[in-house]
Amino acid sequence: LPCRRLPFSTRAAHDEQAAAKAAAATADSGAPTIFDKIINKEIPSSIVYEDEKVLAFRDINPQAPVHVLVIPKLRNGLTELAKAEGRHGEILGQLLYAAKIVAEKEGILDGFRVVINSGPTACQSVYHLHLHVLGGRQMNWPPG
Ligand code: TR5
Repeated sequence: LPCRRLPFSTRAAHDEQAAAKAAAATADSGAPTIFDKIINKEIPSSIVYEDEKVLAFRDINPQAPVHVLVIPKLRNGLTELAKAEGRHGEILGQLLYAAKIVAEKEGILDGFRVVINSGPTACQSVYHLHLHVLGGRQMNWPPG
């Protein structure tokens, strides 16, 4: 089944969605992604948190009042969670801790959700590992 997504609200975002779809079509090719340009600040993003290893910025197509993506600055083979190996343990822990810092900064520590879509069946569209931090509204279960 194709991945169904809510449409973006702006023209620029629509173009970005087309780019994301193209990226999705190649699945996990290991090719550079749009997130490299965000990390390099070639493309502007709304940064919520940053340290040496981790960058957190607002999702361009938010699915909740708070929707922040937390990514490793160095992908290092982590195109998707399915590619995780023992050597990635430290950065995986740092990403999860950064998600908590983001939730704290955004004032949603009372309730938030952290999601990782891994692979086409989970509708992953950008092959650079990322945690979605979602909150600011009642989150429902099960997710779609
Ligand atoms: O679908 P998965 O789990 O792979 O999540 C990828 C996320 O990246 C989606 O929620 C997209 O909305 C988000 N995304 C895609 C682009 C983008 C972005 N968030 C911030 N800024 C973005 N730019 C500039 N370009 C994108 N293509």
